[in-house]
Amino acid sequence: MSARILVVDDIEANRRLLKAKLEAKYYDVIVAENGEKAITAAKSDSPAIILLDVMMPGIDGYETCRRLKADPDTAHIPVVMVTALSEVEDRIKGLKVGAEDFLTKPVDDFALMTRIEALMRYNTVADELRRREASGMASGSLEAVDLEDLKKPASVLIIDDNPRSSVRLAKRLREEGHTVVTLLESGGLSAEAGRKAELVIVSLNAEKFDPLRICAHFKMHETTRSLSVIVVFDPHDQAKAMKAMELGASDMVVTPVEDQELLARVRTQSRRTRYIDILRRRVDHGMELAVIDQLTGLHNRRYMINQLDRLLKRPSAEQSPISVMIADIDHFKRVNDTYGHEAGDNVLKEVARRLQANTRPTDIVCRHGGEEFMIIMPDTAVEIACKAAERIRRAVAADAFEIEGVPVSLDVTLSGGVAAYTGSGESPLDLIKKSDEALYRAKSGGRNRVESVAA
Ligand code: GH3
Ligand code: MG
Ligand code: MG
Repeated sequence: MSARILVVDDIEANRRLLKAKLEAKYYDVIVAENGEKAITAAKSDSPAIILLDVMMPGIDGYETCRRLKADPDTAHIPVVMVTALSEVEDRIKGLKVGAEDFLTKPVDDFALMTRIEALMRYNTVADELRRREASGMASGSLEAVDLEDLKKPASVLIIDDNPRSSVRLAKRLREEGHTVVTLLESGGLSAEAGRKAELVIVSLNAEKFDPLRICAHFKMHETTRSLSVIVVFDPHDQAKAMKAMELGASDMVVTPVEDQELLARVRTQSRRTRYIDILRRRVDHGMELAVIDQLTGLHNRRYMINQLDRLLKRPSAEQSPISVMIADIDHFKRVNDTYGHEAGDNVLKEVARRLQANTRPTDIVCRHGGEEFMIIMPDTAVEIACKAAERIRRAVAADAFEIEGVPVSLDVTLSGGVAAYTGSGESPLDLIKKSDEALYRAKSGGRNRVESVAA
């Protein structure tokens, strides 16, 4: 489905003109003739972008924008204020009420389409975040998007070899509270400068370097990929600006740079960078949730099976031994029965801590389930693994557990079963089964001991 755009103008001819231009590019266009109707349409028809005329009878464009931005149902929809070029004061007002961008009447085709495209790109990121929030990804421990955070000033890097224009840009942005570094100040292009910035402004007029190459460079590298890039171009350089967009720039500003336009785009694009960062953090966190056991912080069973599978399929698996140990707490049920489930949980945490502290960094310590743990020992022969298992058993049994809420020191022990991969096409489950057999022998042999199945 094509994206829907809401055109708001009190003059019929203006609405018709914009509608025709946008429909020619296959946008789905709806119209409103005044501010009240625009607000109603924004709520009921959820447009992707709103083009908003300033001068209208009744509530004007600013008041309409202010109301749209104050309503959580419509605050996220980018608003483009359509103003006359002479109305500098008006644009300042537009910025204050939260407009994302400006267009000048009479509306030029190129400017119109580039505005729409830049905001569509911005929407792609913002929508993704909202979808996840709505689907409950954000519930529980995941932090909600802090709107105040999004409003904070941006950190901007200006890449322009012309001292005059870059100083002017920097000055203007600093007046608005943004943190700015120019290429000249940073003493040349360094990866460091890019890493710190949220937003990069690249002049396509630069001659000392190829600005298009720089746009491509930012998008190619993992650390700078999420940066938003705004290119500054001369009116006769439209093709170059389009090329920059193809290479991944997120927006453009034509010279002579109009201050309010620039400020609006800096605000919108730095917000885009922040949305991407939030999304990325969420994804990282989501992956972590999927492989980490929440009680102990150890890897969970799913991760354990994946890692075993990966290790067993290594080309070198036939030559280098892999051993595993299953550790099961002895008579753990008694802890729960006597001191309660919470005390039991705390015992599990302390056992997990001792397992971690007494294994090598290359070992993978997992909570297999309940009161059972598994330690995967890559490149470890079974005799060595038995020694390690014995050390782990002792580390648990040696010192009594002091558990919060439990009036006495608890003697906790575990039994262990060790098995090694024999290199004959065994699966992770085969290996687990073998170590389970050894564990069974340790239990029936009196507990607090380690048994093994030799290769
Ligand atoms: P054995 O020496 O034969 O292993 O005896 P056991 O009591 O340790 O073994 P059993 O399998 O009979 O009982 C395990 C207990 O572990 C029962 C279950 O309630 C408890 N348990 C499993 N997961 C958790 C957990 O996450 N927290 C707590 N507190 N208890 C758990
Ligand atoms: Mg047990
Ligand atoms: Mg058990």
